[in-house]
Amino acid sequence: MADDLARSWLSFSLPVAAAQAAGRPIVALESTIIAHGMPYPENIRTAREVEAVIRDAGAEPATIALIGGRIRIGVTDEELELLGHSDHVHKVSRRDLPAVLASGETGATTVAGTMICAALAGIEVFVTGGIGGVHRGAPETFDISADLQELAKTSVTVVCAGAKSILDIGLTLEYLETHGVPVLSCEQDNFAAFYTRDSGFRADFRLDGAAEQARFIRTKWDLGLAGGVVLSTPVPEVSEMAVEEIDALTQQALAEATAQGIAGKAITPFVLTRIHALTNGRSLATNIALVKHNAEVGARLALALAHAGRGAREA
Ligand code: PSU
Ligand code: MN
Repeated sequence: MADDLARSWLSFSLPVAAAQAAGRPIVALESTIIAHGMPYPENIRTAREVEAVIRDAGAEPATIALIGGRIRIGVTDEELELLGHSDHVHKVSRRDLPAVLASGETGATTVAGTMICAALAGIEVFVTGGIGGVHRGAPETFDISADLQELAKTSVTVVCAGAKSILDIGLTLEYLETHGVPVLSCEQDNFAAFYTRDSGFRADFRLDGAAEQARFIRTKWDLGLAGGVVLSTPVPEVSEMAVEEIDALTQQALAEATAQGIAGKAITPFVLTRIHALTNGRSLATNIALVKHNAEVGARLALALAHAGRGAREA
């Protein structure tokens, strides 16, 4: 558990505080996906549905955001509305956290930002859509998401549908390997590719059951091997998009981003928004379906971790 000074910045919602006091499993959720990853009002509706999926599975959801100079662990309906509807929400990764907290402005946390806050709050499982990664063209642009460095050092398991094919998935997996981040997959051997099920790259370890996943994660952390774990699970087949379609649209959106001089942290939101528009919302439906599925997998894992023994003797 982090020290008291860091934890003084945390503010728990009543339901999350109650769950923690009762020792019930908690699942963290990010807010960048709400503020910058999906259009209004689908973003708010999805956030509520994802919270409901986690509750129905027996865990407590904790959406994480920066509001009023505090790290909020769990947000109210009004705060969710603010995150999803305001034009003045910062996208907060590790670099941006002190700026937005110190100013008291509103911030939506990325995978990296949410991992930091979840770890401070003592939450071990975090559900998102897709992780950031090494961008195509990174050998020239150096655009590598801070999510990957965070996974290297912060001990939270991130449940995702892989990484979007707007990234270089091969290089993303290489980067994770270099930093000792295990990539687990459930339901298939390969790492998932967000809108589509198969990235064409094998995950490191296939573990289909929540109990096995929990055992792996406990073992890593028991050994003092600090850092995150990626758990990839593919979008349900009925909601999957066609590979050729998504590849073509991705190329187009990236070309538009380059032509318009979009760079840095604005690229991912720009490309997501363009793909949603170019598919008349079909990609959004896929995005929503995969996040809900991730929430089911994440909630099961949180329950299993709550029951997983510590140390070799309890195996
Ligand atoms: N992937 C999505 N939707 C998102 C993101 C990724 O499908 O909203 C967000 C996540 O918050 C992720 C961030 O952490 O984008 C990565 O941004 P960047 O590439 O600028 O690090
Ligand atoms: Mn980037």
